[in-house]
Amino acid sequence: MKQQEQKHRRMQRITLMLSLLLWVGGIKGFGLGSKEEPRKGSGDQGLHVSIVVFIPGVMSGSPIYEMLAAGVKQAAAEHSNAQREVTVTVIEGGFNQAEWEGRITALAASETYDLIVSSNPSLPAIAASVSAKFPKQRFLLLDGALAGNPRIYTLRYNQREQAYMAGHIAALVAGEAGDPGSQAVRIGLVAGQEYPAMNEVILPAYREGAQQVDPNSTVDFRVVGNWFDAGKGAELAADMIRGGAKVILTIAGGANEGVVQAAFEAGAKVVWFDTNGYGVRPGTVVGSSVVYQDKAAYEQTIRFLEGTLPFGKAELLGVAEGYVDFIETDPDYQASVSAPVREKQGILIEQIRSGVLRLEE
Ligand code: RBF
Repeated sequence: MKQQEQKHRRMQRITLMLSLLLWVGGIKGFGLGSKEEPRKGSGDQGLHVSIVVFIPGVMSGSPIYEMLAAGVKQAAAEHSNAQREVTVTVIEGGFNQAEWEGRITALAASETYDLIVSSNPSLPAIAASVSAKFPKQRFLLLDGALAGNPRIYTLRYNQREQAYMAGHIAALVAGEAGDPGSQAVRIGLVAGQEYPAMNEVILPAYREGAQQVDPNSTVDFRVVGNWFDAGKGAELAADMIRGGAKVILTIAGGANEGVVQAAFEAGAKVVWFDTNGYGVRPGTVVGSSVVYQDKAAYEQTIRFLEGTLPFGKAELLGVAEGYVDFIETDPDYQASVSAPVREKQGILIEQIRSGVLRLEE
């Protein structure tokens, strides 16, 4: 009897010590590069890391946002283990941009999230404003830039490279579709809205890429006014095609669908942006200029979880680093684009990759 009681006490002591060890280990493991107290409400003393992905718009129709959520979720899944649970909540902020700051302020005020993740060029200014009111809140922002705020890390892509490659393929395909030597190449660009990255980087680089093929080429630039109206996208594309545009780059979220449909009906072509879009309408989509935002979101979330994300920094990644690319290997590209055009496009991509052609932002 006495022996049993002693054994029981010993077991109790061991259990207590083990719990203590786990608890201390958990706090240390929480790390994340800061010495903050674990957040209230996280339940288990820092063993729980909570991340929210704020989608400025909706995911459907916007692959750049789908990639964002996928990358963060993958990192969280890989970093969750018996000692530490990483949860990811995805919130769609909707298309009313005037509401975004209020929504993000509420997320910060809730003190629930160790990290707010988001993506687009308007987010850094919003996060900076929220950060002034809630200075403990940390942000990981992709596709935008802001340096110097110790709670905000940003990463953007070299979109001059991305748009240049799009303009180059558009002009090559349009040149082949037109009467040889008769007219200057005419291509189009449909954007969801105007914003500095569009007006100052993407549109000029698209034009620049086209002009390397044909110095007299022109770009018809149209704006939907939102990121969802496929009917408006179709209307704009049809009008551009009537005006002589043979190939259209579409960067308009849910409105892309309308652009593709109108191009298909009129026998025109489309260049896709951000993800591999050949499969959207094989034979109509003749180019895909992409950013590997899923990879970036995954890697930066891992850095956060490991405590090495350099808050305060604004990073820029391009073709050389493997975050911007043009997809040449898809069978639908090979089937719908002629060999001479693919060869010329291949030469351009090689020049960018090797650094012979530098397209700095
Ligand atoms: N791109 C999308 O694909 N879908 C969107 O809903 C979307 N919303 C945006 C809202 C704002 C305020 C800004 C500045 C950009 C938006 N973009 C959107 C464009 C996106 O940031 C990026 O430039 C493009 O995806 C091209 O890489």
